[in-house]
Amino acid sequence: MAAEDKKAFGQRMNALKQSAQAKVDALKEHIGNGGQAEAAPDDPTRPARMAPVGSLHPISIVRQRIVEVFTRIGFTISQGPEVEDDHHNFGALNFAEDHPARDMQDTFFVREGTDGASPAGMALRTHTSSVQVRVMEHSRPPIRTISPGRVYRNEAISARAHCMFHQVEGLYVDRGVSFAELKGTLDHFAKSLFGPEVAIRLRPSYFPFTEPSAEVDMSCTICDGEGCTVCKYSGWVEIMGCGMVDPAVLRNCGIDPEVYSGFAFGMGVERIAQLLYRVPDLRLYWENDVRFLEQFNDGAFRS
Ligand code: 2U9
Repeated sequence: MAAEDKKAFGQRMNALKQSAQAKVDALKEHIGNGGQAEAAPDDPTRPARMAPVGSLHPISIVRQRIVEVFTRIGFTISQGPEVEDDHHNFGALNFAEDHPARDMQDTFFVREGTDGASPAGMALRTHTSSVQVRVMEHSRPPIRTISPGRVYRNEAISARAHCMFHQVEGLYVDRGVSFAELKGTLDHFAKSLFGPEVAIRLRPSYFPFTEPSAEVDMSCTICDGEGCTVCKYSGWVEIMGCGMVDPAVLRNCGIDPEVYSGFAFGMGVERIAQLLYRVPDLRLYWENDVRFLEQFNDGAFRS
């Protein structure tokens, strides 16, 4: 601004400031009076009062993100009952008769009803693999499906375990499905959710329903592999399990293992959310403390 204009401009700015201050003071006094007195009740220029709106629960946000990664590459979504029979939850999946998961200590069994409504041998599903058994029984390959849902295990509640949690399990059955495709799919999943810089590694493991089986680790996103408490100074964190569907499981579900092969994987949504949002204690997901929940409000519900 030219030097000769500064004085006049300054005076005008001062007048403006004083008039604004006067308005603020008047409003403050008005609010102090309980907002009643001389307020114009129908002032159409008054800013609208925003209605308090909620937000998606972090588990819902993460479940949606996981599901979207797989539906974009051709997986369908399958759902099924949370109260399951022994065949769909254990038998078809190759669990031995004396497997500990079939024990009262590990699984919630549903008491037999007197009216026949709850037949004997029913339990709360311990994984959503039971849904995929149903899909295989009722359809022919190619099958590419994921099953998100609640599962139940008879666990003592702690920072690391809960008796109910959420899983997303995946299944791909067709002619010639290979372990290399499984690795490629899971690498794509990890990079889509956590960023293109993450790497995965597979460690041999055992599950009754897959052979070979593996645990999937991802390079630690908290310390970038340098070592921290989350990855216990290893640089890697476990994110899921996977494997080639055991031929006996395919056969149990009416699919010829001489013709078809398949891969499967399973993950806990709470675990993925814990790594995405650095949630230190699983119990926070269930306490419904709004101070926790509000942190996940991304404005999706605001107009
Ligand atoms: C069918 C056959 C095989 C699904 C799989 C895993 C490995 C696995 C755990 C991860 C953490 C469960 O939530 S968790 O405790 N899951 O490690 N799940 S393979 O395998 C199937 C699924 C369906 C018919």
